Amino acid sequence: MHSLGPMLRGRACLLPAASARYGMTDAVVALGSNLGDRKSSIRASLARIEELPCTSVVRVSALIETDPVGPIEQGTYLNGACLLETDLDARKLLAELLSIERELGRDRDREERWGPRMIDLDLLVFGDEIINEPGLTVPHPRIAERLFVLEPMNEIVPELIVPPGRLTVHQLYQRLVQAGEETCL
Ligand code: A4P
Ligand code: MG
Repeated sequence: MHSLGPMLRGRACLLPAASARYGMTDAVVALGSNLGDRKSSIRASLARIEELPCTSVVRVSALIETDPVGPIEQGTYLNGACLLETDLDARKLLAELLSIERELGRDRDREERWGPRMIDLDLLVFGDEIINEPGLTVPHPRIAERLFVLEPMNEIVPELIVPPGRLTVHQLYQRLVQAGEETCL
């Protein structure tokens, strides 16, 4: 397991009332890389996120080594997640994340869907908002089926309820782990 310890500030949050009180939104971002110096790319993207206006990185999970999921043969990933507090809206935050990916060398025009990438920054959850518009779906539609997303989330925001459902991250995580164990029987 790869630690990004110094970035962990250990503040509990994701209580909607607390967010509303400060006019800020808690957002969770997935971090993934399976090309180049994976850990450096993730570290660099966290540093860039920290520099975004009106945004701070509140918690960062450990980075886990994961087998690639999906139809394409590719190298193993480093995956993690971070919790942000931001005054940006979801569209602006996603635009900033895509721009960080480009700055760090990601070139979508040369990639296949679900194929290898230097850095992938997905907006998983943005407060309690549900957004379905071209170019932005929040919560990210595949959270519940991906251990490489739920394991890091479970470390930093286990009590977060993923809208529009009623299950917490911890419950989704346990359900997926259990389903995996059953298919192995
Ligand atoms: N987009 C819409 N909503 C969002 C959102 N909430 N967050 C749009 C991020 N992007 C969002 O994204 C394509 C477009 O989705 C963006 O331009 C944005 O406008 P992308 O990152 O280029 O596409 P993608 O990542 O290839 O597709 P997708 O569906 O996000 O795939 P995933 O779920 O990210 O899967 N295996 C392991 N072990 N670990 C991984 O991290 N990742 C993938 C990619 C496959 N297998 C993996 C991993
Ligand atoms: Mg993505």
